[in-house]
Amino acid sequence: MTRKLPPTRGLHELYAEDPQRADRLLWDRDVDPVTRRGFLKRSSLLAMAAAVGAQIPFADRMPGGLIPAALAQSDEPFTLQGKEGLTVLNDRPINAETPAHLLDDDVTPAERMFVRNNGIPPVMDAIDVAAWRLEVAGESCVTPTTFSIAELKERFAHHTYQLQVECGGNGRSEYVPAASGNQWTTGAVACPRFTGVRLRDVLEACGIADDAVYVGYYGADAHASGDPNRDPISRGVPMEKALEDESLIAWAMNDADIPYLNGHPLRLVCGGWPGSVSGKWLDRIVIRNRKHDGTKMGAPSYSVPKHPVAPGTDVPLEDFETIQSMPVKSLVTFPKSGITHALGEPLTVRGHAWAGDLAVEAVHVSIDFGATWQPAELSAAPNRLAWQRWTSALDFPEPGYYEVWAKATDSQGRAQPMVVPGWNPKGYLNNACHRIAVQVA
Ligand SMILES: Nc1nc2c(c(=O)[nH]1)N[C@H]1C(S)=C(S)[C@@H](COP(=O)(O)O)O[C@H]1N2
Ligand SMILES: [Mo]
Repeated sequence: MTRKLPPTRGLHELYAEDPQRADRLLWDRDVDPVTRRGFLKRSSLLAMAAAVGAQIPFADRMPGGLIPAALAQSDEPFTLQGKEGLTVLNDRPINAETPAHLLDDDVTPAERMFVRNNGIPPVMDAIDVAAWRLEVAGESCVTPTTFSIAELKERFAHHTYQLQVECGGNGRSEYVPAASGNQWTTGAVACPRFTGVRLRDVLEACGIADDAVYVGYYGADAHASGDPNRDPISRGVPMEKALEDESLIAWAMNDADIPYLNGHPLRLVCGGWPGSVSGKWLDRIVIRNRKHDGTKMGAPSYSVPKHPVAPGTDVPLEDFETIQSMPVKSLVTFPKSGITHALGEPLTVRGHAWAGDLAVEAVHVSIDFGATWQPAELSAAPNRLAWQRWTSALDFPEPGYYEVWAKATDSQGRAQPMVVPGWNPKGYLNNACHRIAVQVA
C-alpha cells in the first residue's frame, strides 16, 4: 500500500500509543460542539472509526465536531402513497423530504418531489378540475377576471420549463441552536418540468395598474386550526419576478397532472425563490399596490436578519428582510451515501447544482474534508432556473473511510460554505456543502 499521507498514518500510530493525547491534538479546536445526534466534539477518532467501520485516512483534516455523513443519515420509517421512499417528517400537516440518492434523475419524477404543507390540503376526491376557478383581482388589477382551467388553456400560450423548487427551510436541521419548524435535512428540493401559462400573460390580460408592485396568491387548502377565515399561507413575489418568462401558472408536471400533494389541479411556480412563493391548489391571485400582506409574508416567516447575528440571538422583527433568490447549492445524488467502493477503480460521482435566480458557474469536489478540491464537469441548464448536472471521477489513495464533498459556485463568484452558514432564528438558507460517505476497500 502506498503511504501518501504520513501525517495521517502518524496520527493512527499515535492513537495506538496514547489515545488521550491523540484526542487532544485532534479535537481540541475552537468549534461549536455538535451534540444533537449524539456525536460529541471530543468523540475519539477510535470511536468514530469504529462507528463508520474503518480507519479514516484524512482524519487529521476532519473538522472538530463533524458528524460523519455515514451516521448523520437515517432510514425512512413511513411511506406516503405516491411518494414511496420519501422521509415523512410530519403527518399533520404532511411534510416529506427526498433522500439525496432518490434525487438522481435529471428531471425529478412526481413520486420523488418533496411535500411541504402549511395546512390541510383540499379533500382529494372533492377536487373537480372542470369546476375549478382561478380569480385574478386585487387593488392594482384593472379588470378582475375569473378563469376556468379550460379557459386558461385556451386563451394563453402554453410553456414548459424545468424549474427548481426548494423550501426556504431546507437544511434547517443543521442549525445550532435548533430552529423550530420542519427539520429538513437536504431533501426539500426538486426540479420537475412544469407546463402551464405565463403568469405575466394572465396578469396582462387582467390589466396591471401603474401602481402595481407585488402579486399574492391564495390556495384552496385550509388552516390547520380548521378556521375557514384563516389562510395556511398566502405569499407572493414582487412584480418583477412575477413578470419573468419562467413564472408559470401550471396544471401539469412532467407531462401529467400535478400530483395531488404538490398542488393539483393548478399551482404557481416561481423557480429559484423559496418554494413558499409557489402557491399550490391555486384559486386566487391578487395584484397589489404594496408588498403583499398575506399569511407568512411578514417577518419572521421566510425572512432572515438583515445583518449577521450570533447563534441564538433574539432578533427584533424590524431587523428582518424577506428572502428572495435562494443561495447557490448542490447535492451528491450518486452514489448513495455509505457505499463500499473497490480501491484502484475510479468512482464516478454526480449530482445537481443550482443557484436561485443565477446560474452555477462551477462545481468542485473534495475527498479530504475540503483540504483540496478538484473541478467537476458541469452541464448547462436546460433553461433558466433549472438545476445543472455535475459529474466527477474520483481516485482514492488507500482503503478506508472517505467523504465526498461537493461545492458549487454561482455566476457571481459566491461559493457554498463548507460549514453551516449564518445562523438565523427560523433556520433558513442553509446551503452548506453536501457530503456522502464512501468506504474504500
Ligand atoms: N396553498 C399552498 N401552497 C404552498 C404551500 C402550502 O402549504 N399551501 N407550501 C409552500 C411551501 S412552504 C413550499 S416549500 C412549496 C412546496 O411545494 P411542494 O409541496 O409541491 O413540494 O409549496 C408552497 N406552496
Ligand atoms: Mo417551504
